[in-house]
Formats: sequence, C-alpha cells, structure tokens
Amino acid sequence: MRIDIVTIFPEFFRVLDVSLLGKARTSGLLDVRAHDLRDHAHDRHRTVDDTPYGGGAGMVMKPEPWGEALDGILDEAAAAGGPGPTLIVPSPAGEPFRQPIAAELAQLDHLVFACGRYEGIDQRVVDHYDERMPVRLLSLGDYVLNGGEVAAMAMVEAIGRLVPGVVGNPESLVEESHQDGLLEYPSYTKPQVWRGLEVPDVLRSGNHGAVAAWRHEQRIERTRRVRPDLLGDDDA
Ligand code: JCK
Repeated sequence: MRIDIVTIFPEFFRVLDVSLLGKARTSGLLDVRAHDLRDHAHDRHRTVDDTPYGGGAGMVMKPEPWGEALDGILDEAAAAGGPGPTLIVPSPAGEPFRQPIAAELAQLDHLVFACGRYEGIDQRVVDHYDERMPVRLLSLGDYVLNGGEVAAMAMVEAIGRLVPGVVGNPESLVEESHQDGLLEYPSYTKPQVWRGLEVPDVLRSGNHGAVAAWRHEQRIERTRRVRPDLLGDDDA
C-alpha cells in the first residue's frame, strides 16, 4: 500500500519509522511518504493560510498550494498506472473513524492524507477533488485537535496494521475480526503475585471452559461499566 501525506509538518511523520509499521516500511509492504505543503507555496514567506471570507477567528488554508500538491500526487499515480488514490481529510466535521472504515481502507492500494492546520482547509479543495477521486472526511473522535496530523497518524497505524503481512501475528487479526462489540478481557502474565496483587485463580486452573466463561463475564462487566452504549444500554 502506498500512503502519501500532505502536511506543513512532514518531520512529524518520522515517528512512523520507529513504530510497528517500521518493518513493513523497510520491506516495502507499506510505502509512506510525507510531503511538505509549503513546497507548493511560491511567495517569499511560503504562505499557506489567509483570513476567512465572512469573518471570524483564525486563519484558513489557501486552496492553491493544496491544488498543486495533490495534482502532483495524482499525476504521479496516473503515470504509474494502477487504481487511483482515495483522499482522506481528517476533520472535526468528518464521519467517525472506526474499525470497519480502517478495514475497508486497508483493502486499497493508495491513500492520500490531507492534513490541515489553523481552522482547516478552504472547502473548495474537498469539493474539487471529490469530482476527481473518492474523498472521505474522517474524524478521529469528539475532541478538538490543533490539526489533522495526529489524526492521520492514528489512522495510518490502524489501517496499516490491517494490511496483510504487516502485523506479525495474523491470528490476532482473525481474533479481532470475530470481536462482537464488547471490550476486551483483562490480561495477566508472570509473576503470579506482584505487589500483593494475585493473578485470578481461574486463569491458572487449567480449566479452559472456566477460563473462557470468566473472560466473557469480564468483558460484559467492563463494557457495562465504561461503554454501556456498546450494549444498547445507554440513555443516549
Ligand atoms: C483537522 C485544523 C484544527 C480546531 C473549529 C469549531 C469544532 C477547526 C480531528 N477528531 C478531531 N479533532 N480535531 C480534528 C482536526 C482538527 C483540525 C484539522 C482535524 C485541521 N484543525 C481545528 C478547531 C476548529 N471547530 C467546532 C472545531 C479546526 C480529526 N480528524
């Protein structure tokens, strides 16, 4: 999978070299490239923002550098042949990014992330590229970030680990795909007693049925406590 990221902070994405995805990158399974939007701003100060039409606080990202940067990526993809890319725009106004979307995007050959800053990107950039390629506005969650970079990083990690061969243990992915919308059970390893806290006896009983039942019970109890919405038990 090829992933292009357009941002005013390309160095931010160097952290991907040291994460889980590092090996997949060097082996060529994942080809992630960050591009500096300012390379496509041609005034002396490499300006990428301007004041909002209609007034209001803050600045908005100008469309021209985005047009030049994204056209460059689209032209290169077209020259290489193969399926065209999908554009992902992290946005507080986007559709919630959840596991089924990660799984869907992991099937694609080429993703492009447009990371905004300030109050976001001129809407015409989304409207224009929506006519040329699939475009997804996605939100990491219901809180406000300073820009799209942290959201893009989380999405790249969630999508990248679902690309076949990227995660070391495919059994973990199979187990995940059979998940039923409950939270996980708590995990324990050695030592048996740590700072006076014991591993639950049932986990050392050797009784696989009892272990499975206990874990299921724990999952339901945890979910009821912190995520009643997942059980349809919330009052939302
Ligand atoms: C992309 C710029 C900063 C901050 C104004 C008025 C709500 C607009 C995101 N889950 C997520 N939270 N935030 C983002 C995100 C934030 C971004 C950009 C993604 C580009 N910013 C910003 C405040 C406002 N708002 C009411 C926000 C933009 C994702 N994904």
